[in-house]
Amino acid sequence: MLRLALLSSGNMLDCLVSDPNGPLLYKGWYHLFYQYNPYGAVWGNIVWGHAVSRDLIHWRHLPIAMVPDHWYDINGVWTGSATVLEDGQLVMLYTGSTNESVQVQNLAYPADPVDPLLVDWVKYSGNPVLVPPPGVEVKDFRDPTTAWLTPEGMWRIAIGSKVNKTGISLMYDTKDFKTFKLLDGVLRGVPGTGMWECVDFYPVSKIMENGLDTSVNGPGVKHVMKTSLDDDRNDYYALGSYDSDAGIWTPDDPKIDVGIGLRYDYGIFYASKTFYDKEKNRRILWGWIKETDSEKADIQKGWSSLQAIPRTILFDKKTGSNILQWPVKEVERLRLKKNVFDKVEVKAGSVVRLDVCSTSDQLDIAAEFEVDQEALSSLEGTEMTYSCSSSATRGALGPFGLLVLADDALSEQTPVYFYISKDTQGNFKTFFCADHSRSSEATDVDKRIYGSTVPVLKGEKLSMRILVDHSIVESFAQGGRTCITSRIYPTKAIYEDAKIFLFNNATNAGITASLQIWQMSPAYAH
Ligand code: DQQ
Repeated sequence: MLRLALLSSGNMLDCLVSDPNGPLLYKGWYHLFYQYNPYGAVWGNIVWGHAVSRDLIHWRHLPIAMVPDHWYDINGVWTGSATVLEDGQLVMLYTGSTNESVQVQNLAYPADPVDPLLVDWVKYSGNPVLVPPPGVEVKDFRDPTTAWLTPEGMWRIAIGSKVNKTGISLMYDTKDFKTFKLLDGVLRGVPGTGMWECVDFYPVSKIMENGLDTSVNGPGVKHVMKTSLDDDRNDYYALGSYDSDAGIWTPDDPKIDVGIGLRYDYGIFYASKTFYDKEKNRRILWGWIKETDSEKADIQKGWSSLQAIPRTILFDKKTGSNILQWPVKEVERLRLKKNVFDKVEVKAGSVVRLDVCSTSDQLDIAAEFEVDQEALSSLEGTEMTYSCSSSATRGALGPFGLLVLADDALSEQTPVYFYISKDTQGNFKTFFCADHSRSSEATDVDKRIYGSTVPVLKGEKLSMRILVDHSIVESFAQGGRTCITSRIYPTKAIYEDAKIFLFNNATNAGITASLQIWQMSPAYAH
């Protein structure tokens, strides 16, 4: 596997992992805590699992960091975030589910701040530090963010909640993480979005090619607000401006406000969280990939869920309207032999096998596609009815792309593809999709088609990067403008029987594809 997984940790029997918690870089070590059930492959008995790495790729599992052992978290040590204070001190805020299942916020800190591995944790004796405020249901108050500094020198956090059907992020100021002041108003609220979980709020640079520390603001900065919607279990974000003095965040486009517009990922990706990597000047995103088979199957296999490959986040200066997500550079260290395919022609209605003289179940693929220019310009515009879920649709200019984790007979295959359409005004719209309907011959697994539109600017080639990892496919279009994570269960297209093909199911256009494909070595965890 290319990722952090309990599978290789030896403690894989009967357990579940979910939300990434408190990611950070501390004294040269990347830390990932995560929601973890050590006693079963289904959600429950939630503690904080803990793993560390020097390079975000090779991981070492450490002892459980925090377990439910006080009245204020006896029903679960739930999601939380790390804040590194100006003097290097580390504080962790997390949600506890109390003996009465009330959601409260608690403070924890390292028992030995000198220990770079942060093995032992102390819970503050004055916990809980926050209880649900008046007007908020006791079960709708969770997942504190990393704190950022206000112009007055206070630390500010946001916490997800809802009032009726309006999802909100409450704001609190604190000096010491022990006493907090609830601010008037909310950082953002969007009617109809329901409970906001795992809110994340951070700056991105409009000018530079690097990430920003959480407290940075200024004229060259935009702010991303992200929420995980409990109602549909997807992670949504919006870009906007944050007025630090007034404490008000305004979306660039209210039509695509938080929870009703852009998503981090159009596949299986939830409860994500970012952190700022001070050493490499970048912001990194972690996300949880849940299972898409049945609970019964998870219990049978004895484990459930994984983390996505961490992604670097940047503002997309070219479009100005989205972020870019890209697998962290370190993943390229797992690349082995490279296979190059230059300008492969794929005629309309054909499939071309790519021989990558090794097994194709662990790959890093970078592909570029050019569409026959004549077909593009001669296409008549039509009413735009396409969406990724229109499975069987063949159009003049799509679908075309790759079939990954496919067996020779194509009885199992996961198509990752583009589809171009043109509306009656002559505007092109490009879709990027991943089809799980034929990924597995098993019957009790998810068979949907995922995806969305992807911005393609004038003169740009269509490009995709795909990380294939046995039963997970992470796909990134146009440098990471649109991403799709697939959790699939091939039964035939496995190990040396997993193959890769180009396909072009357009009715009217030939395509030319150029690819670099690396076989990947596994990233062992210890
Ligand atoms: N998971 C945690 C909550 C959070 C949810 C509980 C999101 O804190 O809201 O395991 O997956």
